[in-house]
Amino acid sequence: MKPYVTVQQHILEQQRKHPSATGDFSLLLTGITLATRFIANEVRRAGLKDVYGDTGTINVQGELVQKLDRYADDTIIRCLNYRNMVSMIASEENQEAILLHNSLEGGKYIVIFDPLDGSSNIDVNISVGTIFSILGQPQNQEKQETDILQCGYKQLAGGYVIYGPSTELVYTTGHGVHIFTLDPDIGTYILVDEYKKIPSKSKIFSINEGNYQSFPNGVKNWLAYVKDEKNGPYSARYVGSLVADFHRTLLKGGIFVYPPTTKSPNGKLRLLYEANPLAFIAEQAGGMASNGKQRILDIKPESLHQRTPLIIGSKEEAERVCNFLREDSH
Ligand code: P6P
Repeated sequence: MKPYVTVQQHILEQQRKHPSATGDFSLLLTGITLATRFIANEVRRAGLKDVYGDTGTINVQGELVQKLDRYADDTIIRCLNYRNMVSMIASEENQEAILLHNSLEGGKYIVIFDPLDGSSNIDVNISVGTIFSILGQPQNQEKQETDILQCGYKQLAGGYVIYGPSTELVYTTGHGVHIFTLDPDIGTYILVDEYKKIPSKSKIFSINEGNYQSFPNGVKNWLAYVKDEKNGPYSARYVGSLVADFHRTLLKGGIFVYPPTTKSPNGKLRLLYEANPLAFIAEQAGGMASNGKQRILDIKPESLHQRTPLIIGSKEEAERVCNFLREDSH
């Protein structure tokens, strides 16, 4: 029987290969994986406990906070805030970042996350996910929230957990994309795939066409292309849960597009804790992520909850969308 590799072993092996990483970084990552195990346990029991429905409160996005959202946010903060390598934590659920260790020293890493993305799908039992991004804390200066506003190419790690038929963790530290499945019997993530690559092309497109009327013309022209049987046949797949749509794209290839719409003129998805970590993974897997004008990882953030259009997936498919958008802009 092939010896299994746990996520803790894998992170330590990665750390040995890359001396720049210290034990602190491995301890931080295991803090995040611990939190996701608590969340997975709660999500699995969503139908059995009074966690359905909402808390009656509204988050910074103006969205009704689902009870599991609040639980997931509290759990990640609880699993991280006592670890002295964390300098500050920022989440979709909180307007401001949480600065830890009031003194100057303490904390080499910034953790930003969407605790439970796609939470509106919880009550209808559709896969949801936790997305996280880790940045370096600038040293030898007074800590401030603007330290978070770093371009995505500076990320030290990016990852997500998808709570689906199985619970899977996907992460990269810039040395390939690695996938783990949670074994519920032993309560740890087991390595199932290393150095994952996105197929360079694949005839699957993922977009919410309910917003068609407000799409830019370039997106409408691209849609006409993928629906032209000469170029297909393409399959349309759209879950409405970013982590589920991205995970399928990572494994099967294709392209996910959330363009600007009338309701979300800057796109709906958040740059720092959705687009950036997924773009890091997509590029490490040989794919591509763009806002239609530039590489997602090159965007200079202006604010913590900033949104962005997102085109992410197989390189050839993403380039095609960007080409249609460029043609439209001429
Ligand atoms: P729409 C879920 O609410 C979410 O933030 C992402 O998980 C998902 O990709 C997107 O919104 C779906 O948005 O407008 O298609 O319902």
